Amino acid sequence: MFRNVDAFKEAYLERLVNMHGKGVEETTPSDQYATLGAMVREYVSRNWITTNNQYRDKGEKQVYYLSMEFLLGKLLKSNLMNLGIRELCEQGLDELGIDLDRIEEQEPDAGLGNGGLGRLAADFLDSMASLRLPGHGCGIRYKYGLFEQKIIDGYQVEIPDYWLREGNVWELRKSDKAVEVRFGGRVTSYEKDDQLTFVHEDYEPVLAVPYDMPIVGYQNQTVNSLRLWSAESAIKDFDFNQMNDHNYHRLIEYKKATEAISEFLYPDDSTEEGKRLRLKQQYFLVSANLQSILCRFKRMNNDLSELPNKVAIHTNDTHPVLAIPELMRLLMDQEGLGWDEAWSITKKTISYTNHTLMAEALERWSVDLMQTLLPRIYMIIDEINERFCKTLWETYPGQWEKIRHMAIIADGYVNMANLAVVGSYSVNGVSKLHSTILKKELMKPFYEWEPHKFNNKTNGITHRRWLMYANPDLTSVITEAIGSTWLKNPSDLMNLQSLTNDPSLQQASAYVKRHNKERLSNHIADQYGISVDPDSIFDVQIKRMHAYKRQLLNVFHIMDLYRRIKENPKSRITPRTFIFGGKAAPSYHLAKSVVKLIHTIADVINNDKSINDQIKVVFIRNYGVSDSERIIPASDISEQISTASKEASGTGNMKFMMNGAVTIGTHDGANIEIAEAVGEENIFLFGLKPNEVLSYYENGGYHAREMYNQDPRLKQILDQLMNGTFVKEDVDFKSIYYSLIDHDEFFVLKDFSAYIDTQQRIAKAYADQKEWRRMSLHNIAHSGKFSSDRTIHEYASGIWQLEPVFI
Ligand code: T68
Repeated sequence: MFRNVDAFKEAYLERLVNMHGKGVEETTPSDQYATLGAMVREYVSRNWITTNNQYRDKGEKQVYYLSMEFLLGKLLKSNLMNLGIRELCEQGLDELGIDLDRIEEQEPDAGLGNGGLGRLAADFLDSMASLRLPGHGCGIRYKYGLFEQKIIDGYQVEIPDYWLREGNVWELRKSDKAVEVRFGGRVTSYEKDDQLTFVHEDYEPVLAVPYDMPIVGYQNQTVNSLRLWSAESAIKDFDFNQMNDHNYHRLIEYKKATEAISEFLYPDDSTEEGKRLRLKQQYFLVSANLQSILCRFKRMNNDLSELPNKVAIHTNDTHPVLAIPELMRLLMDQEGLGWDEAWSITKKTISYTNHTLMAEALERWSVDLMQTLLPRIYMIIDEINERFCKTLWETYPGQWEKIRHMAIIADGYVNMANLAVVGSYSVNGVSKLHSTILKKELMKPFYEWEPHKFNNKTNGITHRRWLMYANPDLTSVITEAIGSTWLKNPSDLMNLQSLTNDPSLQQASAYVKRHNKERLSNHIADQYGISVDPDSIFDVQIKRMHAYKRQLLNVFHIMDLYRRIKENPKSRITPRTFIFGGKAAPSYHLAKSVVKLIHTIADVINNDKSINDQIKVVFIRNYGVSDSERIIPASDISEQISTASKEASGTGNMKFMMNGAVTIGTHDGANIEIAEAVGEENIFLFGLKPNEVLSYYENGGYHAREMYNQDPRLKQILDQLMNGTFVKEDVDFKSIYYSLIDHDEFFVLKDFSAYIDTQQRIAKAYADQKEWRRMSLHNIAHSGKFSSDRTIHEYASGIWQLEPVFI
């Protein structure tokens, strides 16, 4: 059906009418989307089957990437492009009077993730398939993705995101592959043939039903799978004779509780409520996948000691780390192995990535909760802990503090990061700095204990989605300049290096940027009624709202700039458009006040005629993957201004760089490696260094109030939060004010002056357009290193021992 344009048109029309039961003219863009999606899925199914057969027949090692989040965004466009059939479809549809862009817009963003961690998982899937690696995603099919962010009177309001309303064209339900996951109940043991046997009774069964989605490689035959599990009632047959009111209500309760497991993605935050459900989700993910992985392995192999040679199980942060005790349980209770053998296999099969150093994000589960919800799993963790502490005791006799710190269970909690390190063979951080801090600080005793486990895998992003598909015009300009090898081999972007001063290349890239900015300006005018000048500097910070990411520093720069413009009405600056976007966790009050603050200053500044449109402030509501695809290609400045040592890596920084934006950033996460790649003269770094921040923390912080008293600019900004300059209604920003004056945990005031100076350097640099264009091209030239193809290659060879399979 995709052989040629005519064949496509014929097949498409027939399908459109058949699927929707109406005449072509009556079909909606949503019908048209569903039809094309169904055709594409059908088209890939042959290669999907071939890929699976090949993996089975060749018996090559497989990796299963376990993640609570896959922030996929839209898939139609990238599938069409990876398959190399988008142009054909575009032409065919055009001849039918249908606009492909419009159809692609219809697809809801699959928002099954919070931020960087979830999007990284999605980029990794793309790279694994494109590098022909046998790697599969394993996640949860949440009925509701990350909440939809509405803005009412400048405040964030959360609405459920029912992304499945119109169904999901990409998925295939595999009822025959469903498995049972068990919660609660009791565990008893008895001795049989000299071995203790454990029996789990009175548990609550939940049926885990997989939905598979194809993950299409870039212009190869590989089609991998993303398997998302849905929770359903495991009780199929009701005995209506036995049904009385009491039973009926219990049944309804059970059904509700069961389905709740795959209902919502949890917003990354620190609320207490819902903890139990979140733990249920984690075990659900892990148990369903491990049963299914083991079952697939056993179909090809009956020697379980071969498992680590055939299967790698990777845990994306600690959220799926119950995979360790679950694999132990299956190997012992189901397969009959003894402890030592099961432990040796488990430790050789599971690997773990850490994504955060933030203490509050390190997962701990109360022993009580774990014991009641997962009694057998808890027993196994307890035993792992006992054995581990015993060996520690032998090595460090008498060092109680050290042992308590390293123990998996301590002070009534199960410490998931410790379990992850003890039960896996590889622990990696996501940037050089992050991996170093892991070894030297957070996990120091573990590093000393088992140094060989620790390694770094600097994050990457898929250059296909983030450059080729999001910025087709820039892609053409690059290809015209250096040929097309970089499409498959992004490190070839380096061939641009010798051309960064080439006037025609500079002009062409400037033209593309200007065009992208115009498009974004139109979108902003259309959606927000704000008119922004495409010739202004687009200065962009889009990411989750969080104190450590310091959107406040950016806001303070805007407030200071506004004051300067007001005080010097005759002088003119290069106009700037400040663009923000990001969701705050629903219970994160401080982050929500920052959302309100941005809207408040935007309202004042955007409506102040006296400043002649020199600055504009825009907040993109409900920021998600599709927004970033639109915004990043149109950006001039990439704001990466987290408190040094707090951002594990960042991946937005890489996407902006690849699209020719210049970074203003701290010495944090992957910014440091970006600076190494481009040279310090092609990036604007500022502020405290990580070791300075860490040593302040060790010594109890710094005196923020002194900064406030000493710097009149800061004093004015902070006072304006309280005195009504910006606030006409009955709101103030006390919580922000006091969080800074009293404590300033994230050094906003401390870095303020350096940030303002650096912003002024940027304004000057931008004024020299020739130099700016060179810098922009220089950044693009050095961005190939940050392709997730490089990252995945490193995971495959350094952690998973995985080889490509040709289909
Ligand atoms: C991010 N982490 C890091 N976490 O913050 C970022 N957390 O520096 C890094 O680039 C990225 O991971 C990829 O490595 C997250 O996104 C979460 O979203 C999260 C979700 C649930 C619980 C804790």
